[in-house]
Amino acid sequence: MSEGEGNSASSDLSKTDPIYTVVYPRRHSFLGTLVLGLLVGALLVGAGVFAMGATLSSPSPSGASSPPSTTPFNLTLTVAMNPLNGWPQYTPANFSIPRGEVTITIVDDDVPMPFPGCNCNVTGTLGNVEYVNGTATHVVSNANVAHTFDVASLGINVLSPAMSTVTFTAFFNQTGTFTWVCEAPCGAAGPTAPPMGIPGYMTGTITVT
Ligand SMILES: [Cu+2]
Repeated sequence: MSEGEGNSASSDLSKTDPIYTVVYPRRHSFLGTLVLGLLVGALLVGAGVFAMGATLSSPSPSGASSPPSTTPFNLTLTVAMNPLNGWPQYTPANFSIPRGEVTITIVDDDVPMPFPGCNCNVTGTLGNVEYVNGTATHVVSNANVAHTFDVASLGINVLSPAMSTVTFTAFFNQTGTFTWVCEAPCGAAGPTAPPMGIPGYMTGTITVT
């Protein structure tokens, strides 16, 4: 009976309803959509400006004339004699840091060793500089090196003079595990004796997460 009508009605409804429900609200809320669009646009622009500000406020790579910023992740390593065997020892030797800019402080209580073959140029750090007791330093005298902190795969070469506090900033932009070593001949029994090359003493791992 009304099957045809019903079909046509429902067919009409099924054709028109979705269109109306979609089209009419859009027409009615055109102003609202425009305002929403403007708000989203303003938010995106705001986020962009914020991101630019954050980028611009980062320390410049040529920061050799000023001490490193205190905003990066900070880590302190100490070099002291292990009380059981008397070997000098970095503590911690294995550590994790977040990816990005990191400032590392090395507090070294040890004495210098003869280091005739020293590569005593600071490399791989922000401005190729380290701060020895607060003084910006590019080259350390090979007569005053107690230990070094080297990450060959990242080009980092930091020298730790005797009885000093050294601070440097570096960018660890890749995640993964990196090996650091001390290259100074700091073994009491000779340049190839322990603790040279001994994990937990003069070599260890940096895990960048
Ligand atoms: Cu050493």
